[in-house]
Amino acid sequence: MSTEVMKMDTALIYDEEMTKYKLLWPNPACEIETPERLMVINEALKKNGLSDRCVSVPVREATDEDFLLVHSKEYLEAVKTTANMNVEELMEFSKQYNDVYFHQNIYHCAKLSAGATLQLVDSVWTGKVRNGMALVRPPGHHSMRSAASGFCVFNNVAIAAQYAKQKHGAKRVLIVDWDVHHGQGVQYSFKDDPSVLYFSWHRFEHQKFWPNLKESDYDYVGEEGGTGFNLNIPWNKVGMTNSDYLSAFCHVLLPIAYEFSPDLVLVTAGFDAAIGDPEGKMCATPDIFAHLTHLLMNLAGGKLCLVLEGGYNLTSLQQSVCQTVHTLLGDPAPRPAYLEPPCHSALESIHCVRSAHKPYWSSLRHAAELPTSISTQCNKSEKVGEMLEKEGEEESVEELDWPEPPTRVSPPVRTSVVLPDDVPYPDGCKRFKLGAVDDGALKALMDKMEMNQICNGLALVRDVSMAMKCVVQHASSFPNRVLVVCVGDAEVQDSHSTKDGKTLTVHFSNKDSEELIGKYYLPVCLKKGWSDASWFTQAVLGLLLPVGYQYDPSLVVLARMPDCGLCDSVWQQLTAVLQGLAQGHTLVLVQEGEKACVGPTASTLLGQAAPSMGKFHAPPVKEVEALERLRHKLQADWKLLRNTAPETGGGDEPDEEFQSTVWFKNLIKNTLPSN
Ligand code: Q9C
Ligand code: ZN
Repeated sequence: MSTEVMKMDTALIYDEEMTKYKLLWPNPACEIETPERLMVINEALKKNGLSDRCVSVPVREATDEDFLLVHSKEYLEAVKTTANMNVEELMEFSKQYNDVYFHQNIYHCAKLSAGATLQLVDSVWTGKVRNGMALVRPPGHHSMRSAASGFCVFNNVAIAAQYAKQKHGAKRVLIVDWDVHHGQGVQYSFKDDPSVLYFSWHRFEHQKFWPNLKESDYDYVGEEGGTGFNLNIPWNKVGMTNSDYLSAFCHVLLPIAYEFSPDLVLVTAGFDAAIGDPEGKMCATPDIFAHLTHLLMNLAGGKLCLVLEGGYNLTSLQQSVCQTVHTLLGDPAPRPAYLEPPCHSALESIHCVRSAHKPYWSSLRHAAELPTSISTQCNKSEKVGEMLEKEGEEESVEELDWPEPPTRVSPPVRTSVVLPDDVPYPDGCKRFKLGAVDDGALKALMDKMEMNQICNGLALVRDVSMAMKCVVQHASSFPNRVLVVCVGDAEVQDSHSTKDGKTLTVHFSNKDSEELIGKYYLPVCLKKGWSDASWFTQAVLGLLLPVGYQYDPSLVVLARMPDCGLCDSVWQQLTAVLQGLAQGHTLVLVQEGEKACVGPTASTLLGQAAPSMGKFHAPPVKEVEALERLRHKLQADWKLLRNTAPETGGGDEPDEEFQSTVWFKNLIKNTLPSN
């Protein structure tokens, strides 16, 4: 049986016209928002051959009707008058609002900016393309019903979400706001609307950072019918890193996003949360956006639309956008670099938001309550006044230097299959070689992956346990680490629990084998009857993924035992997220009798979006408790498993000191420790 090959195109929407407005008078708060931002992105995409690989979709002008989906008539009419103003009038007009400037041509650009966003939604929703990105100015997420704010005139993405609901009948829209500022305009637009889930992380510093709103804190969860559908992660320190962002995804956004099960995902894609940005002052490297993008690509059947917001360090901005577009096109993500433990402050915020949302999401039902020390002293905004006093002695991050992300080369072959001769191979795959499916074939396939000639592979083998043993043995001759993910009951092989750390085995099975836990052997519960979407969020997103990211293997072996109990969609989601590791080098082993899963597995290995998992049941208490015990045992070794801040004074090492000094200085000197 052959798999239906979906359209895999990526749309890119850009029009030079949007570079044709700028700040016309001295204003330090606004001088960072320049036309060059779009120009350098466009040049970088061309230079890296990315523009040519995308489908270029033309912009259009948004109509009054489009704007009125979110904005008031009075405000719209007021903005229209700016097209005929002189500089003095523009300056006066701008003064009504916070950190925004107007220009004779900005209304025209704002129409194109919103129109480009709607063109993108149309192309993705109708299946003309799989996903895409709109490169726009002015940005949108700060703009409100009747006010411009923070360089934003109209709220592009809020308009797009309303439009998707009304024009296309979208039932649930997820908005992921990874810009470093809080998109308060988006939050206000959907505060009582349960059909739009808004997620934002943002520099907050106990309300000392712009836009200084109380409702940007973790305890603002939405109102009325929309209660629980607004997720804020306030960053109370600068210098957040890749680990902090990945933790926020694994422990907050992704479980809730999967439970929400959107039919469209919109990203307010600002890149001021990346290193070098003068506004954000964060330390996440541009390659992290490859992973953030990858992790969103299997929601909503892959219907993912990114729309540019902020990003003010031109180098970091263009690198981050390129990383993002590579991933949209299906190129394997680079190995995640520099994963230090998440910092104390980030874990505090993650803990807080998980606890605030516990009543609304079954995937957080087991989340830890807040210790009173956090809720009353550490993380609330009463400290604002006090904090404001000691401003002004911050280190400058603008001169920071960081390694350029490595060039992303996709292997000539994406998916190679080793199947018995009588099994037809799925469309789009390459048959590895004819002849017996034996150990020799598996080893040769692994060698090709190691040499980056083949990205991933699928083998239908006589005996999965034996094949797994062979593969692990062969891998021990490689210089690098192998993550073995074994799904279903199997004998635990000695060779899997090597102490030297060259192999890490995560074994999902029905058996209680808690006594076997070691740093490199993780037995995780997969009880019959609990192998559904909620298992995926708890065991895969909350456990396998953080450990996998921290382990950073060069190869992932995914072995599926007969009768492992996973339905196709859950299996495909698992296969899909694992491709974020090891530059996509995944070798899947499936038992001969399980021919039916060859098609779905191959389609996922080829980079097609995994299907949604369907109904979400509350996880069974006993199993979740076992999982939590495992997390507690393991989180000393695998710090990305943490979703709460270690209590101070408990003998825990001061991670945070390490992070903000040693790591930071290493970064500047460009001498990062590599593992
Ligand atoms: N230090 C976007 O990123 N405050 N807007 C500037 C200057 C306003 C950011 C203060 C920042 C607005 C889309
Ligand atoms: Zn921003």
